[in-house]
Amino acid sequence: MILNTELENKGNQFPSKIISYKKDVDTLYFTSENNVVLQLTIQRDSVLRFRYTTTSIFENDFSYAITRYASRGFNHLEVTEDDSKYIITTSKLICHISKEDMRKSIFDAKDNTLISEDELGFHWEESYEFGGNIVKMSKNSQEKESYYGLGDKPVPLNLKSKRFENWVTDSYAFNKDTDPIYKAIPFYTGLHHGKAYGIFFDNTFRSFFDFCQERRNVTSFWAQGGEMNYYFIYGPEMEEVVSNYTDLTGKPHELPPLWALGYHQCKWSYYPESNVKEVTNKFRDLKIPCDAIYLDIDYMEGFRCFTWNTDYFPDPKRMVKELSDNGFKTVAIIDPGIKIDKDYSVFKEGLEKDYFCKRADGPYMKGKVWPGECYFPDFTKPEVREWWSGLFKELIEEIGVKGVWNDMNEPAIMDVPGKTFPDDVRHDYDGNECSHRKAHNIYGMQMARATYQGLKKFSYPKRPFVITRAAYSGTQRYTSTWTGDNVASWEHLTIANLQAQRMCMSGFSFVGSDIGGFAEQPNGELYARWIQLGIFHPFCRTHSSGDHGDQEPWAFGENITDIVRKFIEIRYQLLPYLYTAFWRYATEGIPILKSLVLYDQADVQTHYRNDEFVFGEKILACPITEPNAKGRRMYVPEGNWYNFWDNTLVKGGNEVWVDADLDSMPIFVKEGAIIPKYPIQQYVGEKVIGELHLDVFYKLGKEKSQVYEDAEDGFDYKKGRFSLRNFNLLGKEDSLTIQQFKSGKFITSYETFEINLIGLPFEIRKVEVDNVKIDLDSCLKGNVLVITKEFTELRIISKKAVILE
Ligand code: MIG
Repeated sequence: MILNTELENKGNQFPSKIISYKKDVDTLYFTSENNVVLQLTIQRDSVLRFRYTTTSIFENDFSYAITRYASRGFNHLEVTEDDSKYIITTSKLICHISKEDMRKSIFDAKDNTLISEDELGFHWEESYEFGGNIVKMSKNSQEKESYYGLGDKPVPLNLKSKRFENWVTDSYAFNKDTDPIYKAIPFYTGLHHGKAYGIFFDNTFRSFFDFCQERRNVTSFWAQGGEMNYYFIYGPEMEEVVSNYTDLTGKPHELPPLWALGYHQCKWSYYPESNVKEVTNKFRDLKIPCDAIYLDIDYMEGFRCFTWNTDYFPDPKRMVKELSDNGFKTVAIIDPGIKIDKDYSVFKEGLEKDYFCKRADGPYMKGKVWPGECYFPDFTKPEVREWWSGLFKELIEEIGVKGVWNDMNEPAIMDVPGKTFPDDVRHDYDGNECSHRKAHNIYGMQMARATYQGLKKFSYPKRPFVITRAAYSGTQRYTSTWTGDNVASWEHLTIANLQAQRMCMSGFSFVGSDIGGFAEQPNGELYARWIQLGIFHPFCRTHSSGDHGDQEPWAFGENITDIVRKFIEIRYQLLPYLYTAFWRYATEGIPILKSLVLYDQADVQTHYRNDEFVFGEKILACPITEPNAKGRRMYVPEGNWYNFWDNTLVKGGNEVWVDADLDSMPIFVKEGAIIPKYPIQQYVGEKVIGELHLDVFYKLGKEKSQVYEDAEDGFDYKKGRFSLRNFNLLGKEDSLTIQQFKSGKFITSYETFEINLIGLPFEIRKVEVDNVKIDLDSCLKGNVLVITKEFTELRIISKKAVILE
């Protein structure tokens, strides 16, 4: 796409031939005759960073996205050249750089498959309007290539033949295909010839990605300023691509407190206090598990952050304590806009200390939001973040609020074109001063970061919990997120499914939608179907704008209440399973939800599937997204799967019909899986776990499972006080063996496992725990076995084996 043609008649410009090459440890510099420098850094054997300047001078190297914990180092690096190119070889990749025009090709070092190839490669336009360059990159699309990722785009998973923009935008009642919306995550995964790679374009300016839309065989990306600066991340497994990207941009700094994985109830707004209590009490009366209750903007005094409306909430500390005694954690909203009010302490302090954003020509950036006219802290300044984090002292430490919800942090401004700051607003950008053009996409991220720092300080020794609406790559280190102001429609149920999966494959797994829809009102059927999907999302919260009626689990009649309860109960039973998946995400960057393509990229059937996904490692779920359905067709990936409801076996690799009346939905468990379950609790910690239930799904062959547990809050787990159980299952025709390898110093509250043996193809004759035969009369009822948690090998032997002995 050429923008400047009419202004300057220049069009695209290109690097000319390479005239010099220099190597500095892990970084190579290639300089062209016309002063383009390509800086290639070997981040890891499978991660290459490409950075270009057109003036021979690079800007200060600074990124909010890249974590300082990113892995560095490689096993092998060799640079050679021939007449036409430089050849850079690591243990995973080979990169060719053409001496003629700087174009690059990247190959798999193992089998020389061409993975990525510049078309025009790097090129640029000098921008009359903005100054500086519009930086561009284009690549040839490979045969049958598919594209995935890019954060919260509300479109089918495969991005091929579409163009997208990254510019964080408040998008009330967005729709299928609305672009851009709340998040900017300029990272995608390409997949062709069975191999996947990723591209992370770490440029915070307004950017664009075109996946073969403008030209059928070309993929390109560009930004309206800044540097061409991108990372090439190799798999070849898509899961590795995502986990390597997550390594680069960061995993959550802490596990969430376990309660944060429970069910949350929200509305705009619950007030006064009596209303909050009415709602929370009803959860307990109706025995619907719930862990968190939210206070939206009406709890504040005139929407002033860090204040309380004392008519509605005369004694917040007492209320929060009472809610907490009833198992509810209180989460309060905090927006970025600070009301212009000379008697308001936060405003006064911000003004005195010069913490608010300013226009290029001097005055403060003034904008209208809920409180009326506001100024906005420059969260890109370390000192401002420090100040902001300190403001949480009273709310968290004194009053006892457990989580903070950051909204409107795109930043959203009312009644102006563009719905945000004008481009000229100045930002500190951690000492790299710039305009809003560069800071816009990370403004919300830096607000959430400052909020996170406050929670971390004042919640200690408990873990922080934050939720944000706006995000850029890397925001997952600090906070969870939701998908913004969706609508109570069937189409939006589908969109919620797509967005959650897409966020997970974009490195940001702690995500959920407003269950039931924010705008308008769902009917009972839609609400129930949405809860069914929502219990499989890492963040599980009902929220609504509240102006179209009630949206609590009991708002749609008893039949729906019963269905909703049943599914929320499943969520609570599966908490140790979800927590284990979260632990894998937080330690290895493995996405909690795995779209079928990510789960099995070798199966081309998965490349265009959207609805089905794998939750954690072993559970396959598929929401019903149409009214009046009695079931649906869905694709079951390769392998054998047990139907969650009746334990019947289904052979995968096929599209099948699955019955699912309103009180059911398609859920399957992978054969060989060991699924941990807790008893149903009304909130996390209600019960002492007296026994860990393990559903063991027989398989002829081998399968591995894990169970991670710890104190469910606090930081002791970082000092080794966790309990990790690695289970190896081996099923034979006449026996089933489970080995357990335990690590970590945490001692779980229970002493025994209750093992439910599902799908055993034989009758049990004998059970041995660590080679000692146990008394079946006392330990076995039907197919349920109760044994010590301390075993290292459990053997279950069939009656048939008698004959052989
Ligand atoms: O302009 O705080 O997305 O979740 O309830 C609306 C009120 C502001 C938008 C959020 C929504 C929240 C609402 N907010």
